[in-house]
Amino acid sequence: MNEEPMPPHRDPFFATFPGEFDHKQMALWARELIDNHGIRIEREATAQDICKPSLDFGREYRHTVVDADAIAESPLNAATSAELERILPFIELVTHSPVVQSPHGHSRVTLKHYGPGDVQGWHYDTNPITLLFFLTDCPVGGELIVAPYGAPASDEMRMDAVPLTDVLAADPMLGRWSIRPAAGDILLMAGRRFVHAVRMQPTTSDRIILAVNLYHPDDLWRPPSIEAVIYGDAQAVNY
Ligand SMILES: O=C(O)CCC(=O)C(=O)O
Ligand SMILES: [Fe+2]
Repeated sequence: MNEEPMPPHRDPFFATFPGEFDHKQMALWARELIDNHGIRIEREATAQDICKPSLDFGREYRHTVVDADAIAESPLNAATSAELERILPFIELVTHSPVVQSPHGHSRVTLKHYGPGDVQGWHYDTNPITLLFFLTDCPVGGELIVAPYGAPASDEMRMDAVPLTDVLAADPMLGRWSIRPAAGDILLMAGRRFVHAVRMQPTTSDRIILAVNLYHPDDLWRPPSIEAVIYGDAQAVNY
């Protein structure tokens, strides 16, 4: 279990709204990064939780990621920061707290590319505030499915709370939000509180998002085991 103090409890939140970033230009930069620095994540479903506490339920992961170190070399970085600065007051209003960027190196910001057949299985994010910039449309499949069941904030509770079987067995129409990516949109959510997944992207179009991990000054919590899980063997990516 963690030696770090537990993160404070905060109420969950969820919002989507139009961004003011140049998504066409950002998608071009993103494609360049994906071609040159993309790391392919391929994991079949396993019965086990990959990371304790149970943030990652061991389901299928198939997509390509670019980490913050590579993004830092691209103009995409400045464009992201400019948009972030613009919307930061809104994020602080919604989350009732001061907000800071991630102090956790590579995972500060991540590009994700989903080609045909790519998915991301059910998981919680490790960071309290998840900001997604949708850089492409995704007309068929590729929805972000969010089950707002609300994970408890504490580590012990997270171990056995909201079992995935319960989430999946629940009425599929009950308490699931299905978000269709639209280029230029922004999604803001308490990613550590809502279990979520990306449905299979079946078409020849591709789906690109930029994920920005945000924190509060009094909540920089990240499970110590996760760096090894992510960067040790590139098996699970649970940013
Ligand atoms: O691709 C998405 O829409 C969501 C990605 C996600 O859940 C994550 O980066 O943790
Ligand atoms: Fe996520």
